Amino acid sequence: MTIDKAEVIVTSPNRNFVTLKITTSDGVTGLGDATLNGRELAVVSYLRDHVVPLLIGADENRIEDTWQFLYRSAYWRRGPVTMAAIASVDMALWDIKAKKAGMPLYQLLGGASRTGLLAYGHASGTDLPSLFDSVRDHLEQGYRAIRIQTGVPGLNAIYGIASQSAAAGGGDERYDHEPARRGAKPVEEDWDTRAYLRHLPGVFEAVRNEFGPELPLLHDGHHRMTPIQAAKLGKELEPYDLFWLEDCTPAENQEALRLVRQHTTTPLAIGEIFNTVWDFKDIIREQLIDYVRGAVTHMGGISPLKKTLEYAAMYQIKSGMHGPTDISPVGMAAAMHLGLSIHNFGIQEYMKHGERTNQVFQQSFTWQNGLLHPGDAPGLGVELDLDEAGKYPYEQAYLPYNRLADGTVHDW
Ligand code: KDG
Ligand code: MG
Repeated sequence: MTIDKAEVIVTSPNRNFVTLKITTSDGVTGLGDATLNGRELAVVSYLRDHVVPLLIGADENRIEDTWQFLYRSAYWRRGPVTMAAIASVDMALWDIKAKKAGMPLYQLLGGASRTGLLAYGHASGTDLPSLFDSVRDHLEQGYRAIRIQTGVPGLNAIYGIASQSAAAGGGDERYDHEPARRGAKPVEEDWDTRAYLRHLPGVFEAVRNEFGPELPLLHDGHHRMTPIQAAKLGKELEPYDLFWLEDCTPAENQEALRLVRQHTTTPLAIGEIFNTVWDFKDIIREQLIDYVRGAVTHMGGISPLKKTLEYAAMYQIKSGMHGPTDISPVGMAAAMHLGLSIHNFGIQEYMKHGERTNQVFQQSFTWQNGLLHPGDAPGLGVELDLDEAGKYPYEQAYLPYNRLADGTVHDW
């Protein structure tokens, strides 16, 4: 059988998503997530103009060969647009293969290595009482691990969190738990790393005092520190036993992690903006990280992320796959099947999609007692309702960015 049709579907139920739908000559369909937050239409063009024409008539069974062909034949390798496009093809072909086998994808990937996936949610607050409320709310929702983000005295914005996004979505409706906002221009936020560094350890001390020693706590530094600042923070957070400190320094300078590592035993996670195993090669071999944050959607698909995680396993480095709401339900399902099957699963980020998103994407995953499971429907376990998707056309949206007090643009 061959690939008969490949359609690129753009929909914006609670936020923008780009999905590739491949149909084979015997009528089997597969879905892949190609969403690149804030740059969605670049991937749409890459797929429609340069990838779809190459897929028509190809053998849908040859997943690895198709991946290698798309990666190598372009000459221009890597990069978020290219790799999100290739990822969607890889996911859709795995979906088709598993559907044809009559199995949930995790069975084809080697079967389940655990009963469910420990997932973490995002608690945040401008001050301690509102942060504690947010933690309690997440505990009530069943989360057994929680990321802590906090307001900093003197700063207006809390980066990367949900509470600021409702207004930007229009009316009372939330624009999903995720910082990109609809509008023609990115929103500007303020930032001061020294104020943040002074404030954060006290917040973790208070959270530990309130919620006890057992709850796994995470924190996202969102690329905002210099290496020496990150080293200082990691050291100061040691008494509060973090599950991980994420993206403590900008992702481009991977050597920075060597310096951070020399100073602290706080576990480090990085890689949500990495695209290939090459981005992880040295920091895995040198054991500079503890968790691989790569997303199936941005690492070129299930095939390359599985290889990256197997390589990481040699060094006892675990998965911590990126799972904000800009990873679509298709990308989340792919992460869940992969996470369930590998041995070195660590934790899965899980932010929950909005109601309209869940109507567009019908899903088979379960969320029980703090654990995710992809379900046992054949394939990825996600179907796209085209009529529902058609109700929500693309709307321009950007991640916010930030400037220091003197007007300098800082890392997001
Ligand atoms: O698209 C960017 C978001 O996914 C990012 O801001 C979320 O850092 C993030 C996280 O850890 O989920
Ligand atoms: Mg992050």
